[in-house]
Amino acid sequence: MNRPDHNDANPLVGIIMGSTSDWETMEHASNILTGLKVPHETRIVSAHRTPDLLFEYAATAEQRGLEVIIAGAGGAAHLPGMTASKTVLPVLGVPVESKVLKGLDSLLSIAQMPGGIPVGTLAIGRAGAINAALLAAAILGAKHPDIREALRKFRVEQTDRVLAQPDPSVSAVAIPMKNLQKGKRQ
Ligand code: RP5
Repeated sequence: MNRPDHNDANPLVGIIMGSTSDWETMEHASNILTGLKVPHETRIVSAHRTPDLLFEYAATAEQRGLEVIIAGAGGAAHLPGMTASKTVLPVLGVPVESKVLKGLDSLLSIAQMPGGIPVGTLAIGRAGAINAALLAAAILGAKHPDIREALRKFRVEQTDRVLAQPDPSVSAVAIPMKNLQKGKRQ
């Protein structure tokens, strides 16, 4: 497994997360940004375990050239909201799936911000991490035409992939004939 210490020169997006255990989820955001050629960095920054680091990261993000922050956290997930409270950059929150409450705790902690400090909240888990990266690219696309075009290409390719496989009963993986006959539709 790759470690969360991705470092592009002049990153536009900062992906932060509360714990190394969040990387399994948040690496999907990093992978999407890499695919779109969006320079980014990944860091462990915990609202509860390293609060001073969180304040410093959020307070200096804008002057370091970051334009969007993606923050993933699980459980009592204060990281996205506290980050948003210390910067005017857009903050996108990814609720990491917690063991006990399956991420519902994370989702509510991130989504239920008081009026005045917004956090754009995505879905729980992998889908949320992927969509946070795509939404970050959409935000950056307003200023960076290359990123807008990369996002457009991603969407076209995604559509083409779906249209190229219209029959869900046909799989690229070879399925034994008896299974095919059993599951055959009229
Ligand atoms: C949160 O606590 C982290 O974001 C993580 O999702 C959760 C559990 O952290 P570990 O105990 O796995 O380090 O702060």
